[in-house]
Amino acid sequence: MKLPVSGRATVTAAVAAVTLLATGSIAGAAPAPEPGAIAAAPDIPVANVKAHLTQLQSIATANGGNRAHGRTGYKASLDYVKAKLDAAGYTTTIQQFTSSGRTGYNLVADWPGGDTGQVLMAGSHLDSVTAGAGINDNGSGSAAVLETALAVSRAGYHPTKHLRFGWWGAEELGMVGSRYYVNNLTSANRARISGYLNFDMIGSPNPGYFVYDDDPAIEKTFKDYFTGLGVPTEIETEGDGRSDHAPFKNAGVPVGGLFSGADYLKTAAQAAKWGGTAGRAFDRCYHSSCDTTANINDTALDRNADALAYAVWTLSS
Ligand code: DTR
Ligand code: CA
Ligand code: ZN
Ligand code: ZN
Repeated sequence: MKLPVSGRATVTAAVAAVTLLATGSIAGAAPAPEPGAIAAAPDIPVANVKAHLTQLQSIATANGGNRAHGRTGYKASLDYVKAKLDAAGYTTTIQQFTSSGRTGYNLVADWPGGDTGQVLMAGSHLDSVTAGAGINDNGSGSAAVLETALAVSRAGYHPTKHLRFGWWGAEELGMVGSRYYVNNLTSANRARISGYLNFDMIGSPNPGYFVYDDDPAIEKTFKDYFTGLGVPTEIETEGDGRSDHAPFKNAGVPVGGLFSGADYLKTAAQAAKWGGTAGRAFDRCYHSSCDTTANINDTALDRNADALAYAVWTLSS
């Protein structure tokens, strides 16, 4: 007998209730995660990350062609990121500093909740060089960190640790913003940071897949993710301390991160395992005016953004 829809719904609910009472779960429902299980990180839609890059490109175009420290394009970039985070329920703080006679800004976003005695941070520099829009360097990292923070909000994710995200100013002048942030932490607050994950150039057009070889647990987390994808990785060897993880590492904070390569040339062996073009730079628009939205490899951006989310979920649980 076919019940009217409402009647079927009532019966379904009754069956569900009986099932729940008898077994502790509703047939067909996802099994409740075991206590302490790691909630699964969501896929980060690369289209969303690219939409942020389009906004950053527009900002650069409307502000003299760049998003550099001390220029209007940088502050407009920061205002864009902040607005998204405020709307998503973050507690945002703008930190102001001066470098080379110009005003710079960091943006720090705290996700309410979690143990503030254990803070997991993820960050990226938001400034470009004066030569161009800086979409791979480092709109890519900034957009992926932003979209991961927005995914935390969409998921209503509330991990054991406290989550904090950072967008740094004046990295291109020598990690000025991130150093200012770390130097202005009390020693107690510095000790509360359980790890800092850095993302600087993660969408290079001729990409490599490099994992920072700093904190072993963080490195393993990233490597496990790429192993799961079947994508080989190499350790990042372009020189320690060439991005915003350096001030955190120098202060004793465990660090890690991902990198898709800059002006070094991809070898034949690397092209054999990753594809792309041997003998060509990973990013031949590095620090150039051609570092635009056309200077992005979508697959690398997608994989690195998903690895970022996986690490945030895994290391904050
Ligand atoms: N210094 C970064 C680019 C860069 C060069 N080597 C590395 C290694 C790891 C991360 C980033 C980089 C910049 O120009 O912003
Ligand atoms: Ca994805
Ligand atoms: Zn740079
Ligand atoms: Zn950079």
